[in-house]
Amino acid sequence: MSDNPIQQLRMIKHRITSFMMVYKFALSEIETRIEILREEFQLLHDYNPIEHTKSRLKTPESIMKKLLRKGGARSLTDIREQIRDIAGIRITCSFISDIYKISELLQNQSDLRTIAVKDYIANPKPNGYRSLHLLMAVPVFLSDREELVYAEIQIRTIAMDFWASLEHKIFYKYNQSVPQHLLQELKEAADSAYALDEKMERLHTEIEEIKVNDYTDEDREFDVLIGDHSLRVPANLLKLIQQEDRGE
Ligand code: 0O2
Repeated sequence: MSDNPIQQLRMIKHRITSFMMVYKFALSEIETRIEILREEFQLLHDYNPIEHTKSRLKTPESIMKKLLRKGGARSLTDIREQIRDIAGIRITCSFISDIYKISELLQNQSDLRTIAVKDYIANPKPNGYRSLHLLMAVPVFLSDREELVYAEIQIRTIAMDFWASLEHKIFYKYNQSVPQHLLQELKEAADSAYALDEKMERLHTEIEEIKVNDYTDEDREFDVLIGDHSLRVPANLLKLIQQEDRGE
């Protein structure tokens, strides 16, 4: 490395930028895939399993804090291997079944590699935390190389998310030593939130069945909505497709 301190600083800045930027690109990759799944569901099934998504890059300060907890590192390569949630994306779904559906669809994408799955819904943490965590390796194509970048995807319901953000706030407010009665109440709140999720899921299934049974011949002429375009499908096009399907 150069002896000139300004040059040195420039080089270090360049290395940190190269190190961090791939995580941003990995997040963009996943966001696009999620957006496509969301739109596909909306167009084909008139249903949106994803309420919202939120991505974040772990700050260098927070990376160093986590590293200290884990016993330190000697190089950027060590950091890459030890801190695998520098790129994080949280997907909030309406129903528990949507969580598993989205997880399956992402894991089935042939160029994404699933490194680990932590199912804190089937096995909640003792404090009541529920969420499905996927650790994935995402291919990122740069001008001179391809990198496989770790990203943590957390998938949860609105109720689970509501609980986790409150718990996170309380944890920080009390500087990690939360009074026992609050811990107890938080655990109860997590269980109530889960009971609500289960009830909403049952209602949702029942409503979906009604929707299927309600389909009548009068619904035969319809519109398809592609983005902002509402396209009326005339009866003769419908007839043509039906004849094609019957092989006539
Ligand atoms: P932040 O600020 O969200 O980034 P690992 O990452 O595998 O080395 P760990 O803790 O075993 O370490 O991973 P795990 O269990 O997959 O959890 C990682 C993330 O899940 C945390 O990131 C939180 O975002 C979330 N999480 C896990 N447990 C809890 C919990 O009890 N309450 C809440 N509110 N969130 C939780 P970070 O890095 O801790 O923080």
